[in-house]
Amino acid sequence: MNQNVHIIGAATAFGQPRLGVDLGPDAIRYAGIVQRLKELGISVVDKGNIRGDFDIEAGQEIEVRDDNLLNYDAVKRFNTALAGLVDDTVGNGAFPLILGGDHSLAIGSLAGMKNHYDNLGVIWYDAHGDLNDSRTSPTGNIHGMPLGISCGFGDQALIDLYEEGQKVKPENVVLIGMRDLDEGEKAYIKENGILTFTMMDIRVKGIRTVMQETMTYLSDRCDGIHLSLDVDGLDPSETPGTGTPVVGGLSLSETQLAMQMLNESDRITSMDLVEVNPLLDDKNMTAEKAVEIAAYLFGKKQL
Ligand code: HAR
Ligand code: MN
Ligand code: MN
Ligand code: MN
Repeated sequence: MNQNVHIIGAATAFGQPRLGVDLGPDAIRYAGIVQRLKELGISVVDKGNIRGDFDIEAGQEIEVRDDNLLNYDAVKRFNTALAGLVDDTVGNGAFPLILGGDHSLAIGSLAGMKNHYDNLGVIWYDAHGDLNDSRTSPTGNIHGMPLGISCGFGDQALIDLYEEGQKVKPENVVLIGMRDLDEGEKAYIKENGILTFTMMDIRVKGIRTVMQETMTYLSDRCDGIHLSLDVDGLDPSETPGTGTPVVGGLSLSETQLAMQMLNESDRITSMDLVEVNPLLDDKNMTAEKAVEIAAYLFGKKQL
């Protein structure tokens, strides 16, 4: 693992309708992310927040398009800026740790990573596939679309954001924790043969086997591996402070083991830690879990 981490606070809420997820990066800081990683011997630089409303004037109406891509311009502007920061971070030899913020931020983080990795692998640890486009989305919320967009599916300007074309090959993606997939997403997974571990698969095989199969699959084909971890991948009893909780998720201890195995693989190049919403939380426990998860990725051990 790269021992030089740059934290980027991606303070956006434009990918979904609930207030407060843009406060996620500060909630994770309040829970002690910088100190916890430093205690593990990691060099940490906090680059502060990029805000979703950074060029929206107070009182200006937020655009609602009729083509089922809500807050389209704001999402596009935000992610273009984020992609540049992530690109520069990797160019400077650091590990970008992107704190969210809603999951639409992965459009930007993956676009920035693409500039350095032609065969970027992506581990999508989430209850959701985030593989919709404007036609398949039941909501128009762009946080349900970033992985599809990054794979080259959906709105062309979002696909071409930062640099033209697809950022990630669907065959370089692994989905873990799936339990709330829309019909269009299921079809996309089947058409593209995306390696998918549903919660049912995890209950049958165990998280250890799932992570072994994930890394065996990605290791040979990928030059870097990005972990995009949505806290709703965990069970809402563990991480209640998130906008779209889904029962029947991963436990903290399963996630700790998964992170420990990723640490030992020494292949993870970058991470999104997203969908923490302190306004929906219970005493910031979701941000505290997020810190715990990051600590295991960076080498925390129980003994
Ligand atoms: N699939 C649903 C939609 O497209 C819900 C997406 C939910 N959200 C996230 N992303 N938190 O993982 O709207
Ligand atoms: Mn570059
Ligand atoms: Mn999710
Ligand atoms: Mn998600």
